[in-house]
Amino acid sequence: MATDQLHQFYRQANAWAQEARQSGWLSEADVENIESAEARTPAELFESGTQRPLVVAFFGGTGVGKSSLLNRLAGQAVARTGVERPTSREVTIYVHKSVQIQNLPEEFPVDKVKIALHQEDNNHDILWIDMPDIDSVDTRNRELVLEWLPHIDVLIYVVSPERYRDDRGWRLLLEHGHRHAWLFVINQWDRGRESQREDFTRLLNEAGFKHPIILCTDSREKERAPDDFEKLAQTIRSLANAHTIKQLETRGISLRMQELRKALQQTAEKIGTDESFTTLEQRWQEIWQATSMELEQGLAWKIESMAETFAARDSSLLPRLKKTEPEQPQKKPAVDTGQMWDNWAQTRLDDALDNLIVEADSQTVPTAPLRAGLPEIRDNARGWIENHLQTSLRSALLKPGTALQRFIYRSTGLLATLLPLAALSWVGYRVFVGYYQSALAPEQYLGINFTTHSLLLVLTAWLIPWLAHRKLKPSLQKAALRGLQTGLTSGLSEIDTQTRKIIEKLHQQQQQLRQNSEQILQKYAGTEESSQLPDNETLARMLVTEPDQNRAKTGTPEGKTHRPNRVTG
Ligand SMILES: Nc1nc2c(ncn2[C@@H]2O[C@H](COP(=O)(O)OP(=O)(O)O)[C@@H](O)[C@H]2O)c(=O)[nH]1
Ligand SMILES: [Mg+2]
Repeated sequence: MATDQLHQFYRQANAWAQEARQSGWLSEADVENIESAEARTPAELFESGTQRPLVVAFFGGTGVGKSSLLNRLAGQAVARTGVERPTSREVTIYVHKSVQIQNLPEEFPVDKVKIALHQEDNNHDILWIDMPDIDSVDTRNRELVLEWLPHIDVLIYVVSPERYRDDRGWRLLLEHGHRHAWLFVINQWDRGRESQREDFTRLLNEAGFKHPIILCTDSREKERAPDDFEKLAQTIRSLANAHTIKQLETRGISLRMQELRKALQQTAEKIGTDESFTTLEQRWQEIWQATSMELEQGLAWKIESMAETFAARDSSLLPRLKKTEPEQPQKKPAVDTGQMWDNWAQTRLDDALDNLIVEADSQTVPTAPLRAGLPEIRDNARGWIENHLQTSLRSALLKPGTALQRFIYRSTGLLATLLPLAALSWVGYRVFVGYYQSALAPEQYLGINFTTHSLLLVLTAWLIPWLAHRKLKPSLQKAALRGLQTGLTSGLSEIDTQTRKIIEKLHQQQQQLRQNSEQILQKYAGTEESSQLPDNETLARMLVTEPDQNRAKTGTPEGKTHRPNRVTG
């Protein structure tokens, strides 16, 4: 059934909004926007599946004669009038006893409802309601009217010749005009003038009623002049048939569906689009490029002095590190890399992230979920930077210099051992040969010259590679510098990656939410049957023709006093 569909649509739209609200994508006001969409209908007052009566209500200010009109219809005093009104908060319902009222409007005080049952066939298919005074000083009265309003098919706007445009009633007419069928009664016509009727007609034309039905009645108890009362009763009766009620119902649901659809669409737009996220990602790239450049420049001197301190403090670290590395990978090099990320650097990062939020705002991406994600970056930046500095410094120190440098260094080291050994072997061999030969011929014995040359040979064989080895030793300071530089760069790029991840995660959330809203919209697309003016000419005259224009011009905060609607299964 159409009403059920409206209710389902309403529930799903609200559940969607709540979910989006909880994850920070929507504000309370956005949720209220959907919540305040009207989902209540006249049909839900009655048991579904049964033929329901047309719901007609007298609507208007205090003392215009609403209760008198109802009494006249009933042919008896069912509603209290004039001086005997102890409470103007009372709602009187005049209904055929065969009609089952299933539900009263939610939160409606039952003790404020007086139900007068009748057995008249004339009014068999009409449920008449005498509503509280709309202009009463008691604001609760107005709330009661608003509580009933969505359940009413036809509103009979009763005015007096003096007050045919009282503020409250008129505002409600403008705001809710399109949702109901309206009939206008100038009561107390015994005091009225034709010019007043004309003026009233003109006002109604402006409000969107092209040919309003205006009836003039005199509802005094005695000495009544002939009036349009019979016509009023007749007009209402002409609408109280299954076909017209169905038409009104279809139109009402269609309008509600459209409003709900619009509210959901508008709200879904507030969570940003794919393009806004693409732009946001680009803007972050720009922001981060500038910031990381600034950070690298600003921290350059720190890296240099750290590398110097490091080299000066522990020049023997290299061999030790080499040995200890495999067993103690957690051991920190003897330099405090934690000092690198100082307050200045943190402020630069904070500024960059703040800029990102400003950008998000200007891309109409809701900032709340972003704000919720960014503290993770702000809090972890120092740790990330330090980790990267450590790792990078460690691997730079493990392999200082370039590969070629390290090869030559190792080779010269080796030569400083091998060459003197080779020279000594040669000398040894010569000594042995000389000794052997001197046994055969004494003049062959090795002289002082040989000794000097041998010593020089051994010395040179050792000294040249040793000196080269010393000279070619890769600089620890340079290695530390390189390590720290690489570490900072990769630390900064970690911040970048993590921030992108957050943007990406938000984008996914946003896509999911949008997808869900699209699904809901699609599910209920086409369920809005035509809201065209009906074929019934009388009914056509009772409806506002251009609802949206009217509402746009005259939207008032009145409707905001709606409580969240009840939606029944
Ligand atoms: N002169 C005149 N008085 C009326 C007419 N209809 C009702 N009254 C009186 O106006 C007063 C208020 O009427 P009531 O029906 O209680 O107005 P309500 O507040 O709109 O329900 C009562 O004293 C009625 O007797 C009318 O057509 N002409
Ligand atoms: Mg009354």
